Amino acid sequence: RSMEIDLHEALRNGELELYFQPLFGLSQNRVTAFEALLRWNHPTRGMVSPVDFIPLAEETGLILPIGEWVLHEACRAARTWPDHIRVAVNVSPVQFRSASLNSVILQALASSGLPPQQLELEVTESLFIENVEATLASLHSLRALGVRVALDDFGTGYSSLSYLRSFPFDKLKIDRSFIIDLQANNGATAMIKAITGLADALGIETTAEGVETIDQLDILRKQGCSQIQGFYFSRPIRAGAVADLIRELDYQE
Ligand code: G
Ligand code: G
Ligand code: MN
Ligand code: NA
Repeated sequence: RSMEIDLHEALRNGELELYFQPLFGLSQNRVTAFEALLRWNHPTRGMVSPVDFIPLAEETGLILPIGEWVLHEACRAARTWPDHIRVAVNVSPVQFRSASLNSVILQALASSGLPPQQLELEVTESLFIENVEATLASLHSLRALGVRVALDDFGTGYSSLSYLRSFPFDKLKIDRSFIIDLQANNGATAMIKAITGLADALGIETTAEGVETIDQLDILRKQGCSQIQGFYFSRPIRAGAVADLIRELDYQE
């Protein structure tokens, strides 16, 4: 059997599951959001990473029903969380360019009862390589729905900074590759300083991804990063474990 046929059935058979990883706000000293991260519990292959099936889903168009399921499931989960906690959902380029994205989002919000400002979409820089005009128009129409938009994996892709000025993202997610060298490397720290400085000047929040150590956290705090995401606080966890993690992280000393 091909992976494509399997993926077709995965949705129907309930083999897809969302895990959630917290984003911790440094000024609030609380959890500000969870990122929804898709997992596929394959009956024979075991746990399949999205890295291994999102590209196939994009090629086959299956990303549209899968992405719709993710949005519904993420909003439904977030509706049970405290009001100050958002849910962040990754939107792939094919999904972003589809004509139905806005109506899918509206449906997910309506059926869950989640307020739009509690939903954040994560998009990548690849959207700025071509069709920049169409990308900007779509981003504005998403913003008009009241949802927030974050630029994911910032710094790894298409390197023009001009789109940051033309479109006011709510958040930049600084790619893990900038965080890895942070402890000893002055160059890495200078990069973070430059990114947070630019974001601040444009009124954009920053989230550091892949934070694993307290030394990294301390540098990021000093450089004015808004939120921290990474194994230092928590790995992605199942929906059922979210309430306990909020209690643990929100009320720590
Ligand atoms: O948790 P992690 O290994 O699983 O995620 C790997 C990659 O898969 C990341 O680039 C992440 O953005 C992407 N990803 C995770 N969940 C989703 C999803 O629901 N939709 C899309 N399009 N990408 C996702
Ligand atoms: O591309 P995106 O940023 O959406 O993907 C997030 C990816 O980063 C997921 O695969 C997630 O599991 C992974 N991740 C999250 N926190 C950490 C971390 O602290 N260390 C490492 N190595 N990976 C992380
Ligand atoms: Mn992401
Ligand atoms: Na990322």
